[in-house]
Amino acid sequence: MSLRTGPWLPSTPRRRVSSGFTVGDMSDQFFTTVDGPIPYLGPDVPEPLAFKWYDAERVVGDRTMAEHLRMAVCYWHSFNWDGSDVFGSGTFARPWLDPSRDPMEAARAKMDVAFEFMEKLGAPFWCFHDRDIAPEATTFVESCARLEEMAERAEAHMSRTGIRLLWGTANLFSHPRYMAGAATNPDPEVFAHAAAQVARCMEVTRDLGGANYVLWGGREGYDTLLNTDLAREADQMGRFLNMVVEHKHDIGFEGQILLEPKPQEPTKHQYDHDVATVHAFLQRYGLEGEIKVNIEVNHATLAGHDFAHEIATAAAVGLLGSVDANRGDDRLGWDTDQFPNSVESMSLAVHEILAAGGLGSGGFNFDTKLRRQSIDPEDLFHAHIGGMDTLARSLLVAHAMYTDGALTEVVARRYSGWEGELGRSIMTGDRTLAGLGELVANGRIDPTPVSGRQEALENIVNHYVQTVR
Ligand code: XUL
Ligand code: CO
Repeated sequence: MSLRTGPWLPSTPRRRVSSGFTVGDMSDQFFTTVDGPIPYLGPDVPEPLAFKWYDAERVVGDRTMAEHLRMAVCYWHSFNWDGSDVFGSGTFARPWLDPSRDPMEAARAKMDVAFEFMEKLGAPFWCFHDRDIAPEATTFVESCARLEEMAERAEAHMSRTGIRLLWGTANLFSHPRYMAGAATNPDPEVFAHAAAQVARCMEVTRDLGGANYVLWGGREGYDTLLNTDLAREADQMGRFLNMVVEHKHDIGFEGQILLEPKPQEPTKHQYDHDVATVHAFLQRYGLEGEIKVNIEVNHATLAGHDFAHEIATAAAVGLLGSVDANRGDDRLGWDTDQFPNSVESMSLAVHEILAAGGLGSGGFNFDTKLRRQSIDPEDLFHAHIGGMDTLARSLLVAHAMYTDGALTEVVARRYSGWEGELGRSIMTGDRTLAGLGELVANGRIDPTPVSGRQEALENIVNHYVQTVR
């Protein structure tokens, strides 16, 4: 039996590491098997290193695909992670992560490789944590100087390539000082350290023209209630975020501040559990109107929600900010951060986004990582191409459903009674329980059950998923 060959399958074994790459020499390329930019060739051309659906300049409604999706590559999983997990060491060859290298020399090489990748991919945006781009030094002042140097290097790459910053964020979870939280730490000195770090990172994000600034409270929660003053920690978090907002205005940062909900991991319980929890928190601490949410697909599913539910909840209360696009695994209860590949589920979320008027200054950040057996440098391209095509096709499906009113008109009809005399008078407060009771008792109200048509609607969604091009 002969193996099937063709453009979808590599005909020759790939090199494990691209040859000739040395840390410290900017002229070297790491992704030597890919020329870039990745072209759009359409759905009928079986070329693996080409987009089938993402056609950046294609106009969909009032915007191009690129403008709708504002897709970003994340620095941390793609360039800062070596494929290690809790049971085993790194599987990827990433020379800039070699601990025997000078840390700043390695950081410079890493950044050059990151921009080589993003430029070849044709990604319009990127995202980073402060410690992804500049390793922490022994003093805070030196860490700031390193961040400054790396931000200047990023700025040079950004003006050379036209790649923009979707958001920056501070890593307030890796260093041991943050093991019991950052803003919610029992020790105010840790709070102060986190404040200093966030202030600096916001300034760097502003200087790089960041469209947003994100706060993910990875350790803002608890491992056990036995040692935790939950009420006090909520107040600390509220105070911290008010200081963040104050600083934003003080430094003239015009981007949007975003909180990223997640229910757990690494903590047993994380305070920013889901969108509804964050909404209540923002109201309680007077932060509404200042902070929105960055919704991550796999965080939504860990919280027991569909991603589309979290989008719809945020849109309903005016909190929709940005998206971390990825997916989990139905049978694994942790944050697997896989690349999105289901058009069906993603198009329902994009439909909610279109109905809400789009993401504004937000976008779709690939907070995604390769599987640790995907060890070829080229795998990073296949992963992002698949994710970008999934989002692009989801946009086409969602846009067609939305402009046809395929779902929205059904929903509007379903609630049309609320536009009538009875519905309006209930909502304006002109009716009482007793008054309604009288109407019912007089036989003037006799509701007729109406089909919810779920299966018919599911068929409509499938029709769009299968036919839209
Ligand atoms: C962790 C996560 C983070 C944030 C940024 O689950 O999603 O990468 O997006 O800190
Ligand atoms: Co995320």
